[in-house]
This record gives sequence, C-alpha cells and structure tokens, in this order.
Amino acid sequence: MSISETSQRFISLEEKYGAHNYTPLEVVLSRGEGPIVWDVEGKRYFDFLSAYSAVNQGHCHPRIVQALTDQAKKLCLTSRAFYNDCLGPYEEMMNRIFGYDKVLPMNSGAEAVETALKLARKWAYQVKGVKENEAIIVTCNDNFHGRTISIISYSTDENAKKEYGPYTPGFETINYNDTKALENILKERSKNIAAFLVEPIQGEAGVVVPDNGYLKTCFDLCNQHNVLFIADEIQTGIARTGKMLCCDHEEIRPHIVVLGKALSGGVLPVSAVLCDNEIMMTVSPGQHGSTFGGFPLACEVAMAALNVVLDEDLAYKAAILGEIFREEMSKIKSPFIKSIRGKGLLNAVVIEPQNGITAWDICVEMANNGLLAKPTHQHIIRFAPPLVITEEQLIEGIDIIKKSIKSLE
Ligand code: IF1
Repeated sequence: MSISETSQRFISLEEKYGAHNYTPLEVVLSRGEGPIVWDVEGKRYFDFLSAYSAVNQGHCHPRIVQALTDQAKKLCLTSRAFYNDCLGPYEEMMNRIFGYDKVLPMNSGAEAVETALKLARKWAYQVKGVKENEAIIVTCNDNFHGRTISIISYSTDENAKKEYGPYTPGFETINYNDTKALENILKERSKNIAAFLVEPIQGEAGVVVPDNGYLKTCFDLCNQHNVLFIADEIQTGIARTGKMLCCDHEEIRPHIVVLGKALSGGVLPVSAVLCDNEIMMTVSPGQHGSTFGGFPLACEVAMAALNVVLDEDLAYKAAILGEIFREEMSKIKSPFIKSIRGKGLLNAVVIEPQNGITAWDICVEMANNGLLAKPTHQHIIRFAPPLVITEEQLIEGIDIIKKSIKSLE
C-alpha cells in the first residue's frame, strides 16, 4: 500500500511517541458515519471490524452523539460519593431490558470481567460456603477476557501472558466446547468451584462458535453443582449475533452477564455486570467501585445506545444480514477460502495461505479497495460490520472482499 505524506506523519508520531503494543493496518482514520469511515486523505472505507464490535450502532450515531453532547453540557462526572440523576434511570432501564435485579457499572470490559470474578468469589464465600481463599473459577482454553494481571493469569495465549507473572491463583482451564470437561471438573471439585466463565462465541480465538446446545448443557451442569455460569457477552452482546445476548439463542439466563463495547455504541468506555440480588448484594459499600463507573455522561450515552438497538431492531438486522453474508461469501470459490463461520454479523473466514500470500496481505488489499478488516491468529479474518449497514452496502462490501481475494489468486 502506498502511504501518503499526511498519513505517514500520523503513523510516525505513534511510532515515535506511543508504546508499540499494536500492529495497525497503515490507514489513518479521521471520520466515521454509520458503517463508513474516511481516512485523512478522504478515502472512504467500509468498516468491517466495528472496533471489535463496539460500534454496533454505527459510527457517530446522531442519537447517541446528541445524548453525549446534551449531557456533556450539563454534568459529566460526579463520582459515586454523591447520587446523580442519570444513574438510577439507566439502572432501571438495564433491569427492564435484561431482566436482572441489579447492575454494577464499570468502564472497560476487563474491569467488568474483574468485577464478575470478584462477585463470584464473594458469593462463593458468603452464600455457597466455600472456605476462604479456596474458591476456583473455571475458564476455557483460548479465552479472551481482557488484559489485567488476573485475567491474563488464565489466558492460554503465551504472547498475552509471558513475563507478566507471578499470576493470580484460583483459576482452572478446560477445553472450550467440551461439556464432558466441565462435567468432569465439576464432579471432582464442585465444592470449591465458584463459577464457570465463558464466551458464548470466542472472539479473539477467531470467532469460534461452539456446538448447538453447548451453552445450555454447561448452564444446566452449573445449576446441578451450585456453580455460577458467567457469560462474557462483551463482544457477543448488544445484538451482534442476532439476539440481544448471544445466550438468548439457547434460551438460558446466565447467573452473571458481562457487557461492554457496544453498550455505549463505541462512544465511551461503558461496561456493566448484571446479576440478581443473591450475588450482587454480597458486595457492600467500600468493597468495589471505580471513579468513572456509572458516570452521568456514560449513563446517558448507554441509554441512547440501547434505545438505538431496540428502535432500529438491530438484533433482527444482524440475524438477517448475517445469513446473507455467509451465503454470499460461500459462493466465492477461491483456494484462499478454507471456511466461513459465525453467527449474526460476527463472522470469520479462515484463510488458506497461497504462494506466501497471507490473511494480512488480503486485509491490505481489501483496504486498498475500500474495506477494513483485521486478521486474527495469522490465518483468520474477522468480518463484523456495524449492524446499521444496509443490505446494499453489505453486498457492496462482499464484492470488495471478492475482488480483493480474486486479485491475489
Ligand atoms: C484489544 C481481541 C476482540 C473481549 C471479551 C473482554 C474484553 C474483550 C470477550 C476486554 C476485548 C478486544 C480487546 C482489544 C481487541 C479486542 C479483541 F482481539 F483482543 F480479542 F474483540 F476479539 N471480553 N476484546 O473481546 O474488553 O477491556 O478491551 O474493553 O486491543 O486488546 P476491554
């Protein structure tokens, strides 16, 4: 890809003054609207990453931006030392939409996962009767739940984990999509097991969709053994997979749900943990919190973002457009395409490299042709456009993907 002087200037600044903890595609974005973004040269792209599903409602959704600017002029942050007139209405709305007694607001996804882990441990000691410091949380191979030290303590990705030890104890890892593995560990050690933490679809692992019934069976097993089922819906939640929550596909109601990303439509870091009183009320004042968690600006933005999802029927759109995406993609006959998988508009194509051409090269070619996506694990490309994309735009995007792949054959 040829890089203009303007783009190069911004890239060089990041190179020189920023930590080198990413390898971005060499595209410098400066504007977005719905499913479209523009770079500093004014070149237009379809955004098929959606900031890892944070921008389900599309870039700069007018209703969300309106809520942001209206509230920004009134009151941004109070801390939780005082009440404010946004948090209560937001919490009530979360209750109405998701049906849990209570919500605990945080900011980043990782913080919300940490919160869920803390709640599970408190519950284990106070309610289940596990001996203090002996609680175990079961997690899955190839998980991605964030980047704090406790969370990477149970990561199985060497690169995310190595040289960050010593690690937090109290986690056991089993294979994903393996109900037998969960059954075995629950039979052996259920006395000390507080919770099972799982992604309904593994995002970072490459959009790994478990077998039908996996989540339901795991949920039933957890109930049988008095273990909490924690669903990390940070990436799969808020309509991305064709339902408000991915767990809705199997009609289960996790004991704890973790949300982030699209909860704010990608406008602010807003995350949340949902559960009923039996779990939430184990935490007392002073035992958990955050300066920004539940700040007025975030509450107003989240309410607007949720209203957009409901009013524009984005779950239904994701379901329908996802079917079209997989069907149209499967019509592309290319030696590069090994398989296509996903649910709703969370999809991935597994790439078979040819003559040294990799998933990265395909992403560079797609960017040249006006579509942005990012490889994960060398050989997988994730395709997750904003859910506000129209069918025509989706087809246009698929044509770009096709043209790019064909040009590299
Ligand atoms: C990055 C991945 C996706 C998540 C689930 C918690 C979090 C995430 C299921 C933490 C975050 C992000 C992090 C982002 C890239 C992205 C990602 F490739 F790294 F794995 F989406 F697939 N649970 N996922 O997917 O949320 O603290 O980041 O708000 O650059 O690290 P966070």
